[in-house]
Amino acid sequence: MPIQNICCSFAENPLGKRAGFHNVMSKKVYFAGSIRGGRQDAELYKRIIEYIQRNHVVLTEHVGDLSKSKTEGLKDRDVAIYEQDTAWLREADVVIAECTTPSLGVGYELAYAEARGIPVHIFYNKPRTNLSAMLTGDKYFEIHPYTAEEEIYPVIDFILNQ
Ligand code: 6K6
Repeated sequence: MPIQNICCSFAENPLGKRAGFHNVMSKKVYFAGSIRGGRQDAELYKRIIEYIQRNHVVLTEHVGDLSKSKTEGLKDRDVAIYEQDTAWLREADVVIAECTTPSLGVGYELAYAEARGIPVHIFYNKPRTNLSAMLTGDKYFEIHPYTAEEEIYPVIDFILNQ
């Protein structure tokens, strides 16, 4: 986990606060969310990604905003996507997945991360989703059911400040 010593002037501080010298434990986060499984939660993914980006690096920003994908027009696009995403998974300190909308790709990514010992945190909207037993039954995964979106952010703070 990289430790960045950052000395910010007022103008440089991305949070707009007069912070002076401080340590930031910045983590590389692989955020997983449905793409071909359905985009009904895309705005939620975007808000979660933007929240994480205040202090950490999100490797998969495109999950919240497909216009940020750099794979358009690539030959063998799906192969390029698979290779880039699995490389990012291997690089990640932690995987955070929003699993309310079921997605085969996200399920694959969770198993890929587990096989490599990367911590995995799964959020889902409990009233909306009956999450797969292959996730709820796997004790490796940290599962975070929520009812309202505001419940997500303090849990993310806790995960990323560990
Ligand atoms: C750009 C615009 C539309 O689609 C793209 C490129 N597609 C993808 N780019 C990057 N990662 C992808 C893409 N499709 C799936 N993934 C990965 O699988 C993401 O990391 C998601 O977490 C997950 C979604 O899987 P599906 O099965 O819902 O697509």
